[in-house]
Amino acid sequence: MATRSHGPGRRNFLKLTGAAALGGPLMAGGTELGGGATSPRPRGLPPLKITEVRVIVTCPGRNYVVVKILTSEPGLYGVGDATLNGRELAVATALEKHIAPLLIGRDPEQIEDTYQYLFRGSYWRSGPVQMTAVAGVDLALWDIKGKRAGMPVYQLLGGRTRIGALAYTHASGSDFTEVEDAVRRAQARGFKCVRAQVALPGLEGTYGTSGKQKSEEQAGRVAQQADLPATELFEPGPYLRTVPRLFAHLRSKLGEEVELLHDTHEKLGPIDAARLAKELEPYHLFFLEDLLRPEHKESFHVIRQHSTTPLAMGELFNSLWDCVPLISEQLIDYIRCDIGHIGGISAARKVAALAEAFHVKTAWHGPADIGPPTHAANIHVDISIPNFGVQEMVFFPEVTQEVLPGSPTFKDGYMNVDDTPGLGTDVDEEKAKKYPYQRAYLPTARRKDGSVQDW
Ligand code: EZ4
Ligand code: CO
Repeated sequence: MATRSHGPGRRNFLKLTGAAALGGPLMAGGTELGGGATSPRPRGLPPLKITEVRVIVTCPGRNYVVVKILTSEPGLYGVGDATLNGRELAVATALEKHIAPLLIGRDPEQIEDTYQYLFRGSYWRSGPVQMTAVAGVDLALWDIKGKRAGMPVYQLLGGRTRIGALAYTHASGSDFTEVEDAVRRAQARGFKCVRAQVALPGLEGTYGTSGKQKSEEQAGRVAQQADLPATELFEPGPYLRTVPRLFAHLRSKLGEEVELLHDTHEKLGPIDAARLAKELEPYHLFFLEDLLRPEHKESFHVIRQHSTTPLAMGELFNSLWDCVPLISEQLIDYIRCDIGHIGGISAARKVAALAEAFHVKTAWHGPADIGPPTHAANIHVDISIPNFGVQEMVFFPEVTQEVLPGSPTFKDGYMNVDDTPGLGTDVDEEKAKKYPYQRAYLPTARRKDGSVQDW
């Protein structure tokens, strides 16, 4: 049987690169790993170095931290997002003081090596501040690689697997009819999936419902900021009694076709969570989100034993390893890490691959408090993996889009990115200067007896 020959030229080429690799333990493709781009490549693009890392903190509507990585090729730079709601300056300082000095002179093409170096090289691994900083760098490097290749990032990840990313928006209100009207408005806009939250009687401004929201844009911006943290009240009793009735109302008024979601925001204990999942079963939710605190992964067994309501979890996770137990034991149906808080695309594609092996789909976190580059990264991953589930999204206000242009677009229920090389997002540094950082915190919560409650 004939074997395919690549010809003598190809064989010599392989031998030569093999020899080069042996010549130095850290050589690959003519470029030194972990250091500068020194030796010539066998062919293709010239070596590249990181020359500058700019950390831009700006508040066009709300606070964002942007990482801009410049290279030795004139005009070639990448933009990442490193926004961590309420702890923006901690991430900015980590980037400026600790991480940027490590990046200068490195080859920006070595994304995986840089991710490994920053994640494990700090010794103190994981954590939201560090992994958000790493994500900012990671996104900027994928942006650079895409621009260099002349391809959108989803092409680098394997190319399109779907025409767009099925998206969901938020609907909320102070009573069931208001929520119903908000869902109808979302449907009129093209949404096939809508997250529904309702205010609880006697408990002002429960998560996802604070204030009267007049439009879907505002409804998407639920994580309200204030210059000192607001305190909300929460009691599990009223919550557990109200939420199933909300969904009974919505199903009776809206029918079965619209996909409905709900976010518990890590508020419940295991047996209450199991009760909620069980009582919501008749209303066929697309998923029930973040029932338990991220510390209590083993308690998902209790919920699973009692209910077939699809479960989603993960916006507070900070690494692939946080996801392993829930995915490998098939305790959830959707993994919804924040790509901006787990280390970026390099981490997300591993989470997605792990999930694929266990029949779990992705539903990356997509709130207003992460910037457009992370929203773009969400979509690039969504449309290039086999096991995408749904994408949370927001419409950014004009002022945000002026400073951070190039957000993904929404049409007929789906999000998309175009063929712009890289992530397709950018930062206008001059405009960013017009909106200096404003101190802001997420709300906190307490029980009626004054004790601390998860918000
Ligand atoms: O409260 O991102 O599903 N979305 C959410 C968000 C989070 C905010 C916190 O900063 O839970 O609205
Ligand atoms: Co959530």
